[in-house]
Amino acid sequence: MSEGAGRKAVEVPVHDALIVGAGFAGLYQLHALRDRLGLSAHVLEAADGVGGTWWWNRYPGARCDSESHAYAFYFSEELLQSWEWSERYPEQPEILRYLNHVADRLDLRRDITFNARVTSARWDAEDNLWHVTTADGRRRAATWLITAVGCLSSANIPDIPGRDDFAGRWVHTGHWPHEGVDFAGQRVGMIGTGSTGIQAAPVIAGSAAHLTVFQRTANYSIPARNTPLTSAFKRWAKENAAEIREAMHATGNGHPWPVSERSALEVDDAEREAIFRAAWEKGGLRLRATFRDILTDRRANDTAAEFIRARIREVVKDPKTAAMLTDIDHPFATKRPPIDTGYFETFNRDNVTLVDVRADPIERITPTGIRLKSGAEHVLDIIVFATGFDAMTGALLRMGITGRDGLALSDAWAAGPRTQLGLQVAGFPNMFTVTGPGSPSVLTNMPVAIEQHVEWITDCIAAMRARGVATIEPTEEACDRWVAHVNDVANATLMPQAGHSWYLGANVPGKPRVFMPYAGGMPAYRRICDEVAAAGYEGFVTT
Ligand code: N01
Repeated sequence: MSEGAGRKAVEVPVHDALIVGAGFAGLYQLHALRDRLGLSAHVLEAADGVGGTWWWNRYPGARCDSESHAYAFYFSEELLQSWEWSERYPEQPEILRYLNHVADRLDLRRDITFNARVTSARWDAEDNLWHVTTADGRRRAATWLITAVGCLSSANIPDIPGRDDFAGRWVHTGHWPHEGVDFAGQRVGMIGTGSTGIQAAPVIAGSAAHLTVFQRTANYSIPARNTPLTSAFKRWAKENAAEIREAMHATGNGHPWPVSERSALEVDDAEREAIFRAAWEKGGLRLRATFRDILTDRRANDTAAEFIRARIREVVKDPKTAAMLTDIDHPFATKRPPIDTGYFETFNRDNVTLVDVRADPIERITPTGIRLKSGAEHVLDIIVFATGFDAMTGALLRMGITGRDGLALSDAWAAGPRTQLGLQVAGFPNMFTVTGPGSPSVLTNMPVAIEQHVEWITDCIAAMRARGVATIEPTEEACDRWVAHVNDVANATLMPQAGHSWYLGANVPGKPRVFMPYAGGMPAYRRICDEVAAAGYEGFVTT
């Protein structure tokens, strides 16, 4: 196809499908469309390699909080059998190797353009095509546009006055330099105590001259208890892949263990304590699954919250620091619960200081460090922003997407994201959003959610092609209904009570406060998606 660009017509490659992003989601989507449906599909990826999240997030201590045997594609027996994880929780370099292995095994690279950041994607109703431009000015077009840009890929770098005057070096964990950062002999300040900061702090403290952790919101964390996998476990995981997959599909959050059916309030104190202790010793996200009502009943939640606070007090020797770390203002797991390797122990080191920037907020960054409102000054050589992401919508809104009649996605979502099932947006025909806002995604073990989304999208495209349909998009009413349902489901949990969480967009100044992920769990979500498809894509209009 040729497009008039100025005086000279430019040849624009036209594909059946363009996919944005080459992480877990984009890789599987390419495979599904190309190798199952036989479509011409192409991936545009901003980085110069595959991996998505795991390409960018190379900060010290970066490791997955899902257990490795569950953090993998299960759609392919060949992939399952050809890969072996080394530790209970895979480290970033290992996950990156895994995704490169996937790309090689499935021969995906030949249909990926790297260093191609999408800067605009425009729907043209005249030719029923998405016209996509990348930062280098190159263009492509496609019938289907599938965003696979991740939920946590647009860095949130707070606009603290004076940041650009800092004479030292500053880095955001989500844009970690590939050559690494040498902390030896350096005075390091780290802002942020979410999952990332909690993973990074112990490792940075191990090599820095001094680490100052600036904490605005104290956080719960559970020991990960990472360990090398034994050959017996590896063999078990391979031999029982079907059962593991079934277990992941049966639970709300996609991890391979069930949530207990008991209430935390129906057992006596001693039994509850024993159950929490066992989960604490086992380590990881399982503690959240010890009772069915931890996320729905404040009194049940308080029992878990108090148990964790008591463990923090046991570990942290300085009572003032322990008090700061346990002064947690939200119920347990209403923000994504971190898991850690020696986080609270880090505060027993002589070279680590905790600073409460809720009590004494950061006033500005000076050429030599960070100054607080009280006038206290922390002299630093390096500042690490572990300040998270403009989650779920940030990466989508940065892509310059315009739909029918020139409607900008940023306008369509001015009051917060509105989708049908987290998968499509009214006014944006033939565009699908893998793990979009309104999907369970970030409340689940991601690969499980991604596999479901990709398979649903692939089936939908196949059905549309079989019916000879040119376009599909959801109705406004369907999006309204879904947004209302997402809110109702969230409000039945304690999660909206964490008023500053990124689930609500509250971590980014000016962002509309809307609870974005679907909290109803994967099995319910899967059933709803299947019913919508079986009813001939109810809530969608086709032309
Ligand atoms: O980001 P976060 P993250 N001044 O938004 C603080 C996933 N993940 O990168 O809470 C001072 O959770 C902010 O304070 P507050 C996981 O889903 C997965 O840690 O807003 N502080 C908070 O403490 C996770 O939830 C894994 O008051 C400021 C921190 O920065 C998600 O990614 C590993 C500030 C940000 O915490 C995001 O985690 C890591 C300011 N101006 C992450 N602005 C694995 O499974 C922000 N903060 C491997």
